[in-house]
Amino acid sequence: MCASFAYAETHIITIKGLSDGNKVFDNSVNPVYSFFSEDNLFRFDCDPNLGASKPNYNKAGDLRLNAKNTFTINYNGSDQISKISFVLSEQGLKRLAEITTNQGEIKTQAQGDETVDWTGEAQAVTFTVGQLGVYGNEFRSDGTPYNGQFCFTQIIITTGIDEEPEQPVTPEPNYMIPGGTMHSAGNNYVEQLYSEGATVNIDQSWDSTPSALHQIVEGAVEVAPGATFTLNLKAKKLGPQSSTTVYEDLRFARARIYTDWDADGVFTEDQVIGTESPQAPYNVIGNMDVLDITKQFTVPAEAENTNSRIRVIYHNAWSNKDCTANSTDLVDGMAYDVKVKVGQRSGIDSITGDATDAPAEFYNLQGIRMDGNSLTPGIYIMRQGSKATKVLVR
Ligand SMILES: [Ca+2]
Repeated sequence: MCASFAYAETHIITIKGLSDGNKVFDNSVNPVYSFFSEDNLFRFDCDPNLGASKPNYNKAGDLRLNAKNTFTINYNGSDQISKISFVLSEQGLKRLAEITTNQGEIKTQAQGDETVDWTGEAQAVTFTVGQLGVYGNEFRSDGTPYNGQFCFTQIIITTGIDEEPEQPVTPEPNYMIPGGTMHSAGNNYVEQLYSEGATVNIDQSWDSTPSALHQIVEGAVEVAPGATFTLNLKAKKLGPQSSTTVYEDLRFARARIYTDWDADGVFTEDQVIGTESPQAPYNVIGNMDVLDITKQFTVPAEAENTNSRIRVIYHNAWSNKDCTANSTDLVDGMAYDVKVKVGQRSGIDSITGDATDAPAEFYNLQGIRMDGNSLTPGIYIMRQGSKATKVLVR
């Protein structure tokens, strides 16, 4: 089982109000008032802006922004604010104005709202209070709204974004089975098929005619998205290149290489090797390049967590000119399927946990294990069994 990593952290800032000396707002002067969260991760700037009434405390534990005032939340962390929820006070319910922001999105407001909710990605966000309390629940006797306010007792801030849970590797799709006839002389086959440069490589050899035209190579190439690896297919050779002697092996074939990086079960032709219908003298020399294929692949990043195949088809160079990955009428044919398992990108994704009461292990954000006894200040991932949490070392 693999652990997933939640990076989101919730910070609850409770407005302390008038009892806290440096947080008192004085309506008689006009500076920008600021205060900090207790952990100093956030600074809150209250600005009268264009408002006739300045920011103040409605009462202890209730911060009031008046019409046209602005309120800016500045975050001092290394990641970003992703969510903010203002918990409205009793007064806030009465006079709630339309609240606008300089970025991100405010959830559509309505009369009766008990919170004002913002989502986005920012290190600083400014909110502006509308002129009228259109979303309040209290109106003047003539039915018109009071001047707008934005009064709240708590600010609940989420920083960071929950990392997506690890995607399970998708099962291999269903592949159609190619068919046709093999060469009657029994020498049209690959003697060795092997990969190089993958995380896990394959290597299979055949010292006689395979039992069937379609061969699924043992094992699987395991590779990371974005990585590069090479597939080598060494065909049986009955003799050297010759313009006078006919050697009935795969030199009279063409080879077609197919991939399915999007793992939908449908192959895409990647490369065709060998000449179609070679003319003299190549009708005797054949396609020597088909006998010894070295093919490099770069795995697309989007192929993360997939199972798919690479298919290599050999077919008579004078026949099946339009054959496809799924042709069932191959002449002098062979087809090799190589299973390809694409894993995850490197980094903290690869930290996994299994046991439930394992000792704590520490990793930096690059996924490198650290000595838990000598951590320098910074952010680390603490893994304990299958549970992983973000820790801040000061
Ligand atoms: Ca495909």
